[in-house]
Amino acid sequence: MSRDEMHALQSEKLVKIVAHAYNNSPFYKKRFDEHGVRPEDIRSIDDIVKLPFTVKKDLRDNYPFGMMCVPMTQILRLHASSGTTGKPIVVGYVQKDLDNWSEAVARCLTAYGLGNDDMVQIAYGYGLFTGGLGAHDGVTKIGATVIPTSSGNTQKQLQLMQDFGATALACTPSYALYMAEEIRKQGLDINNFKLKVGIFGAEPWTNAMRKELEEKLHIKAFDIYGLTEISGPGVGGECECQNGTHLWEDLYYPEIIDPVTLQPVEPGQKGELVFTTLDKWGMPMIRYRTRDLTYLNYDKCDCGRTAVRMGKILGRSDDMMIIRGVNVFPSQIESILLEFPEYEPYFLIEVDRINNTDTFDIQVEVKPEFYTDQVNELVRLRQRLTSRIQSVVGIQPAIKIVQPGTIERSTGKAKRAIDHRKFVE
Ligand code: DLL
Repeated sequence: MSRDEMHALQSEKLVKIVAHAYNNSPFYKKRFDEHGVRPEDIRSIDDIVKLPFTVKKDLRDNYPFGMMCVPMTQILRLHASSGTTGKPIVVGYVQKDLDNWSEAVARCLTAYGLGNDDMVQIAYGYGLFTGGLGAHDGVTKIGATVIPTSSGNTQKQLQLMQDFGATALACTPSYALYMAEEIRKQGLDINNFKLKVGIFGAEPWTNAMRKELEEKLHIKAFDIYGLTEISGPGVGGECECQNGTHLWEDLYYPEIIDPVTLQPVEPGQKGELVFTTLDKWGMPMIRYRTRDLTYLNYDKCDCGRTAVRMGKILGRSDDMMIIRGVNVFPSQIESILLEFPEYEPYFLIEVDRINNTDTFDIQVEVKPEFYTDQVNELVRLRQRLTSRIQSVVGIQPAIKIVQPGTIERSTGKAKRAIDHRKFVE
């Protein structure tokens, strides 16, 4: 679709969804009224900037069903996300929402080169988390075979993957890494697996991590992006060019704003990603602030797709840690560890405040072949990592090298940072 056609389609859909939200949701009616905007003011997608934002707290405050825009009799599925504090947020889908969601996932899978002769092992958790069932419906839509293993039970996962000849694996990149490690530990031969594609998302990951997974699992590893509030996995996915994640912008309209001024940034600039669901009726989201930091690229992709591309998620405006005044993202630490052949990409950052000074501790694991009793060697290794982190991040961490296998492996989203500081206002 040309950009002009996309603009026309988005405009037509925005007008309808804004009217639906205003007329059927006391929450949106109140919010729009307070903001002094009425559905008639929205005539094209360019008018979107007139609309107020929606944030996670709105979903929490309206727990469980206060954000629904249809009677509950029309809601066919609920999902929920636990978040970091308090009550979960709940989302509801009507049939059309489920259809659009599976369409979005199907577009991703097709872009990865998958089709009806593939077998996809889904090791995202099934349940209230959107990963399992969301990926499931997309795989069914393209006519491929689903192996619904869900997450965990790794030994059995690997056995079935091998016996059934799964050609694609869908899970978090950290779980895929754990599986690769188990394959090696159990002495399995990766050549006996038929895997060719990895469908990885639900947490930030870097190109260095991609390389590692591709080498270890003999696959091409693709990004899949999404969030519960907007539907789940498949809001966007990479194509064969692996040069940005295409967002399905006829369904989920993206904007990038400055998280401080809340104004749109110049095209291509980094900022916070905001989505408006253009065709979601059970629980539409109008200008939802994702807290994800990234940038958009509207150039036509070499694959021929015109759908806008999003850069890697650089972190979140809310889980970004400010340590001794410096912004620190866990993904920076991951990238640095992957520069070193000696280290595993597992780590745990712990931040605290002692005597009014922030501490910045990182536990890291060395690979078994580099683990040694020679204290001097470990000290040298640690020193090299400390300097590297200091030069990239800007502050010096206290590195603790732990024995191989010490850091908890994850079958879902990896927990990479703990902030013990208590900020009292
Ligand atoms: O994680 C949905 C999902 C499931 C996406 C499976 C992909 C695969 P939530 O639990 O609501 O939903 O978490 C959403 O996870 O705002 C990002 O911060 C992060 N995230 C999701 N996908 C990616 C990705 C699911 N590909 C939050 N890269 C989002 C980086 C991601 N971060």
